[in-house]
Amino acid sequence: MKFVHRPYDPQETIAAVATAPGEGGIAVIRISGKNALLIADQIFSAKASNYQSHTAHFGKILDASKKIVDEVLLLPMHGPKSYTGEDTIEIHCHGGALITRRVLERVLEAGARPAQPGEFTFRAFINGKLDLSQAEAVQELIAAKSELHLDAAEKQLQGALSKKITQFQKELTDSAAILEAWVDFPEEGLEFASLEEIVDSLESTCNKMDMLHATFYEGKILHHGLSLCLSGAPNVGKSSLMNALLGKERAIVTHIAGTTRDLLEADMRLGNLHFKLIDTAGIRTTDELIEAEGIRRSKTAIEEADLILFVMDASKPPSTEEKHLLATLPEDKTILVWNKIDLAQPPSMLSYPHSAHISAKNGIGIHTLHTAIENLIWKKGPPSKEEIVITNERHYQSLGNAITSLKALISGLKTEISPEFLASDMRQTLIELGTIIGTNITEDILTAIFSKFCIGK
Ligand SMILES: Nc1nc2c(ncn2[C@@H]2O[C@H](COP(=O)(O)OP(=O)(O)OP(=O)(O)O)[C@@H](O)[C@H]2O)c(=O)[nH]1
Ligand SMILES: [Mg+2]
Repeated sequence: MKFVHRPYDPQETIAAVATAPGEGGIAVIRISGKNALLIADQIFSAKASNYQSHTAHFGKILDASKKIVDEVLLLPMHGPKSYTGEDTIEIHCHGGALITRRVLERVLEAGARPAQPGEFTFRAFINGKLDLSQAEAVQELIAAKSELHLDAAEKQLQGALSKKITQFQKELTDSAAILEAWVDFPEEGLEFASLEEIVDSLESTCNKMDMLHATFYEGKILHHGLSLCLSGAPNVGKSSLMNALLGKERAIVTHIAGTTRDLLEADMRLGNLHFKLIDTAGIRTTDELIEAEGIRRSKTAIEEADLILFVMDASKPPSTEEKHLLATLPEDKTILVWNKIDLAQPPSMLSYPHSAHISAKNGIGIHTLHTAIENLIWKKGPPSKEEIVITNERHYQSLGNAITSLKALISGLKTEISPEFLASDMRQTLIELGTIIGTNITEDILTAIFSKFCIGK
């Protein structure tokens, strides 16, 4: 179901199953809106509207003919002290798919309408419980696949990003006020600050915005994870390394060169991060049709990968083809992995910026490889717990646009472009910053954001 943003109608009470579909111990049905308590009164075995807010009550959901539908726990949360800011009822029923549907149907029969995806969070946003970047953080929190991403989303939900954006807005409006005075009354305006001081202050804000903007590289790593491609000549131990990294026998390993034909993908967690690990066919010249296609795919996978583990057999001198292949790989995203060090030490003539010595078969050196991967990703160390990282593409775009207008404004001030242009650049900067936290937001953006949510959130 697509979220079609409709104007918020506080008269409408919405309901949905808030837990994931499928069987579970319990499922939670959420009701929010003006009639939530009245609806609960109609379907519950006791008068729910008499209960104190934020208390739990055992009872039964009854159908219209007073037959028991399920035994449940009912939790009233009176607005505005609820997630949506409205009167809310949570019903904890048994977790079967059918029983959950029956309870929900009973709720709808009593006057609620089915909630659209993200509509609870949308209402929380409209009622000022969350700003837009916080609402988006809810979605990120649910989707997070790594601890670091979870930390970043949690911080955003707590309003850390919003605070930073509001601080930028404040600094800019302060400068704008002086600037305006300076444009209107050049004599008096200069008493507050000189043109140089205004430029300095704008540049300082702009630098801070730039720094936040630059965290998106880290944010992207946190949000999407990284693809890690195993590459090299046949038989060097790529598939063995995949299995060693995953800690299970995922890929077929044989002594026959050319074992892996297709791309093989697996999810992998390493430390705090999430990776997509890709095993590929060993690259060599071949007339064999299937293998040739596999090699073509290997090459594409290498080009698209965020990181490459180029595996070489330490017990053999590197072939010309391997040396050539290695030379074509980008050094800043490649680790040379010498495998089979249980058989021999790697030949010393080939040095490479990032390398690791391992034995995939015996599990030697895998830990050093982890460290090498982490060092390559976090050139200046992983983001600290305090650092605010941009993980959302929309925030990144808006902040980028704000920086562009602000830079135009600063260079305009330096070259003394006419004041009207400067005012429009300032306005544009503030508008772009505002869209991040949800002021000046268009219906289209709202629809796009909330349609990504699941029903019940
Ligand atoms: N001694 C030793 N043998 C290894 C090691 N790693 C892999 N091998 C052996 O090397 C052979 C090839 O291993 P694979 O993992 O299938 O190599 P591959 O690079 O995936 O080969 P292709 O799929 O053909 O490209 C197998 O016989 C493995 O047991 C290692 O660390 N030490
Ligand atoms: Mg293989």
